[in-house]
Amino acid sequence: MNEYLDLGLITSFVPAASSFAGDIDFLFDLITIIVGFWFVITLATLFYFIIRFRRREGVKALYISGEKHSEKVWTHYPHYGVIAFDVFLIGFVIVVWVNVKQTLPANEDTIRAIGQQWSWSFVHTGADGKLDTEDDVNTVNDLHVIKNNTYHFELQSRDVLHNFAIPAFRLRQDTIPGRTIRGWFKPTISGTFDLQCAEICGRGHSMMFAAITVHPDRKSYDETMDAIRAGTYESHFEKKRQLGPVPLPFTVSKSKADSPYALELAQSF
Ligand SMILES: [Cu+2]
Repeated sequence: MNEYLDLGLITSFVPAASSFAGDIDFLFDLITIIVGFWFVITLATLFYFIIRFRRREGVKALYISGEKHSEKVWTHYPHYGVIAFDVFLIGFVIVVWVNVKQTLPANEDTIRAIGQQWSWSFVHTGADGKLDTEDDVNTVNDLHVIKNNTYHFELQSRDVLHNFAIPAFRLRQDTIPGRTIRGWFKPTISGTFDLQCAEICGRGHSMMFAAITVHPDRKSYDETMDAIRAGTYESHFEKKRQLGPVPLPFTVSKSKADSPYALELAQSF
């Protein structure tokens, strides 16, 4: 679908870095076009009537109650039009929903993401490609994947509802305490992208952001995993921190270190 249409509404701000990002953008574009169509028609009609039936000397305004059939059709016919466009739109929505949310394509690897107030923990499979084995690699706020590999994810929460969101992938999925939620993604562009919690999950919600690094190949990924195991890896966040004033948690850096809020937040870790 995505080859046919891209208005750049989203891609000019956030790259489309997963296999289904283009399909999600296509839906946004379609909605914009359909809503835009009605917007233009409605305003054009309104302004035409304003000018055509403007006040004139000696002409008395007519009171129209809208109860006659000939008057009601002005409401009914546009309404049928809106419904027809909605049905057209829902057809595409169902196709995308089934592909993205209800299908689990064969995968190369699996990752686990665990949300908690207020950080993300990640588990990467080791060389055996299986979770919960000796060679797993655990990280905090720092997820690593390989470009063009399909991943299954397992989402868990240690406390409240969170939402695992990677805007560049157009991916969002709730995490629910007591449940493991599965889904998939396939990164198509290498680089480091934002990964964040997209559901108000407490007062530290706004600092619950992390990074996902899409490695161009397995070699780069394996080197990073080895560095993490050896304790020599500088995560995206470590590098960011060294660049200047600590950016997180920004709510604390703005307040005094001994303010009640800062103390309460610090105690929660
Ligand atoms: Cu959260």
